[in-house]
Amino acid sequence: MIAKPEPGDGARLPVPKRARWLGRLLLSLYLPAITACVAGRPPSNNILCFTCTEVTCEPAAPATCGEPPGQQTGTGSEARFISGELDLTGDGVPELVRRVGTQVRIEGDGGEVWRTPPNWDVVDVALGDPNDDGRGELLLAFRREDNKGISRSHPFIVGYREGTYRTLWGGSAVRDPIHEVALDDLDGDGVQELVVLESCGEDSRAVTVWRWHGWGFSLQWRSEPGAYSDLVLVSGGDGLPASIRVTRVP
Ligand SMILES: [Ca+2]
Ligand SMILES: [Ca+2]
Ligand SMILES: [Ca+2]
Repeated sequence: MIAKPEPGDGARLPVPKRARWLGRLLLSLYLPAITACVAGRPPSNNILCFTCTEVTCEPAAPATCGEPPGQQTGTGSEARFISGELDLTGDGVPELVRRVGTQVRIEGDGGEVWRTPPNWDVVDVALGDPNDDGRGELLLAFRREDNKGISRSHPFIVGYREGTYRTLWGGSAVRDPIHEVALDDLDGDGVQELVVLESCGEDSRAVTVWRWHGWGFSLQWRSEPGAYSDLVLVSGGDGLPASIRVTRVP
């Protein structure tokens, strides 16, 4: 007669020796296969992460990038600037910067104090200290027509000096149109790098890292071409370097 097992007693049910041996064998065969499957699975949402030194950037595990900070991230398909706060005037009180369509507006003292000229079609904005002088500014990427009516992509730095908002540095038209920009310290030296998602040929894009050299930016690193979007710099916290996070469209 076979005794009926009591409820919750299943773990102690007698198992024939041959069945136990067979179970161990099957488990030992399956475990490596399961591990290899997990290790070989593409990262969720095709997130790509890069970490940088002062010389170059290299791919890193997607977990390094963690979750992107909410305030810098838009709700659309790309992580383009929506709004943010930064002290631009140097009085310790932050101004509000908002992108409204293809315009950018600065609000301070309860009202609008500056907006982009009407012929600037703003593509993206980054707030920070792009020219490494200790003051906060806007790094604007916009398109405007040249004197032949051709739309050109430009990076500009706009800040507040001597009582007024003005262009502090106006980059000439770039060869590879800019899609997204971001600023943060990528190598932990206390100086922010400019990260740009730009066109790379007709159908591809590249992630590029630029360093301020006193009167402009010099290219430090360029990724392999790919279908990238949603550029976000993930802060390392406590003075640690930030990581570059992009999404690769399949
Ligand atoms: Ca201020
Ligand atoms: Ca500055
Ligand atoms: Ca740096």
